Amino acid sequence: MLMRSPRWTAALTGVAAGAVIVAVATVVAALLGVSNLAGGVPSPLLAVGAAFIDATPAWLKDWAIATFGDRDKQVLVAGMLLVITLVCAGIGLLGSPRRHGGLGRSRLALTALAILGAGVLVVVLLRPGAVPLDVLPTVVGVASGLGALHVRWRRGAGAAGPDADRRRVLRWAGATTAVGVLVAVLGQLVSGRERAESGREDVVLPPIDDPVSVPAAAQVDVEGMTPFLTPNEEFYRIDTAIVPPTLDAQRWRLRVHGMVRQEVEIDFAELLEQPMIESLTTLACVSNTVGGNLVGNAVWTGWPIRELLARAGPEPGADMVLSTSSDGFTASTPLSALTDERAALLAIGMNGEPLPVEHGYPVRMVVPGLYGYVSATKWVVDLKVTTFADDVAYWTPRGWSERGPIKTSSRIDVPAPSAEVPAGTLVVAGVAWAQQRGIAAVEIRVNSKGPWHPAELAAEPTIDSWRQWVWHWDAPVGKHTLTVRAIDGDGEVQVAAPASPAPDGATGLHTIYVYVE
Ligand SMILES: Nc1nc2c(c(=O)[nH]1)N[C@H]1C(S)=C(S)[C@@H](COP(=O)(O)O)O[C@H]1N2
Ligand SMILES: [Mo]
Repeated sequence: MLMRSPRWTAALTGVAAGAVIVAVATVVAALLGVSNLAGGVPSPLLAVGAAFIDATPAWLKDWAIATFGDRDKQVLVAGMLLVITLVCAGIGLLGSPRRHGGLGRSRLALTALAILGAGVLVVVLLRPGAVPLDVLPTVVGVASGLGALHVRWRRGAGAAGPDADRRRVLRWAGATTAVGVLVAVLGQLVSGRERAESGREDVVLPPIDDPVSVPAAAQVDVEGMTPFLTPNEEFYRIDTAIVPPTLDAQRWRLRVHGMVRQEVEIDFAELLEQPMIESLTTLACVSNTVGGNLVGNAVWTGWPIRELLARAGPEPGADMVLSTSSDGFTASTPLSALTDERAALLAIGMNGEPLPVEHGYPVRMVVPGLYGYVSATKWVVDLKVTTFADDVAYWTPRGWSERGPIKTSSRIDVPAPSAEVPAGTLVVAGVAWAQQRGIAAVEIRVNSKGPWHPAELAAEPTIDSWRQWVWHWDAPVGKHTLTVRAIDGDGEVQVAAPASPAPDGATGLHTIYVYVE
C-alpha cells in the first residue's frame, strides 16, 4: 500500500510557505520604503497588482469601478491573495513527498517557485521609477519560502508514518504562518503609512485672507439629504494605487519643465509660504454613472497653479500640462484651464484639514470644471508644459477622451430609489452640478410625461460647487417614477440621451421609482 501524506497537508505546506514569502517581502519592502525618496513602496505584491491594473483592458476596469466603486482595490487584493493561495497550494502538492520514505518532486516544485519569483522580479523592475534595490523584497521573500519548503520536505521525508507526518506538517505550518503574521505586523508598524500620517498631523494650514464661508442656505433642510460639504472620510476615492503612496512632505518637490522659459522647482516649505486661497469645488469622476456617487464637494486650500506656471513662463504653442504623480499616474489638463481665472489649485488642504493620504497628501491638483482623470492628480510631483499632440496621459490610450469637461448632471437623493412613502406631500430633494457654468434651474417630471416642474434652488455659493434643490409633490397612491434634469448657467439643458461613462462622461436623466401607499 502506498502511504501518501494527505493532499491537504501538502497543499497547506505550500500555502504556509506562501505566507512566509508575502510577509517577508512586505516587511523588507516597508523597511526599504523608509528610505524611498519617491514614496513608492516597492512591495512585490503591490507591484504585481499595479502592473495588473495598468494591463487590465479598459472594459474590465470600467466594469470593476462600476461594480465595486471605490471598493475595487479590496476586491483586487482579495483576488490576488486567492490566486497566490491557489498557486502555493499547487506548489505544495507538486513537491510534497509522494510516498512514505520518498522525496517526491520537491526539486521540481522548488524550481517552479524560483521561476515564479523571477517572473515577479521582472514585473517589479518594469514598474515606472523602479530602482535596482527594489529587487530585494522579492529576492529575500522567495528565498525564505524556498528555505522553509526545503526544510519541510527534507525533514518530512522518511519519518514514522502518516500520523506523525501529519502532526509534524501541522506544527510546521502553524509555526511558519505565525512567523509570517508576526513579521507582517512588524512591517506594518514601520510602514510609510505611519510616517505619512504623523507628517500630515504636523502640517499647519496657513491662514487665508478670504476664506470660503458656506451659507446655511446652501443646505436644504430635508431629512436624509446629502450634506452640502462632503466629509473627508466619506469623500469618494478613485485612483490606480492599491495602497496610497505615502510621501514625505519634507522631501516633496514639484518640478515644472517642458515648454517653459525657465524650469522651476518648489518644495513643501516654499509652497506653504505662498499666498493660499480657498475654493469650494465639486470634484467628479468621469466613471460616475447617472445617479451615482463618485462626486463630492469640498473646500480646498491651495496655491493657484497659474502662479507657479507664471514663474516658469509657458512658451507659445504649448496647450497642455501633463501632471505626474509619485506613482506614475498622469493627467492631461488644457493649459488654459490652469492659467485662466478659475481656482485651479495645488491643494494642500481639504475641508480645513491637511490633505488626507488617500486624497493626495501632501499636494494634489484640483481644477474646477474638469473630471478628475484629466485634472485632479494626487501626490503630484511633476508638471510638464507640453502639447496634446506630443504627450498622452494615463487614461487616453485606455479609451477615455484626452479632454474631460464635466457634463451638467443632477441626482435625486431623497426619497431613496424604490422607497415606499405615504400619500400626501412628498419632499423630493437632490443635487445638481455644472462646474464653471453654475446651475440655473432644476426640474422634475412625474411618470416620464407631462410638464417639467421647477424645483426650488438652495443657495449657490459658487458656480464650481454643486447646488441643492427641493420639490414638494402632492403624491397620489400608486407606483410612480420621478425624473430630474438641470439647466446650467448658460441656459443649456442637461443631455437626456443615455450614454455610458466612456469615453467622456455619462449622460442621461436620473429616474427613480417611488411606491406611494
Ligand atoms: N495619482 C493619481 N491621481 C489621481 C488619480 C489616480 O489614479 N492617481 N485618479 C484621478 C481620478 S480618475 C479622480 S476621479 C480623482 C479622484 O480624487 P479623489 O480620490 O480624491 O476623490 O483623482 C484623480 N487623481
Ligand atoms: Mo475619475
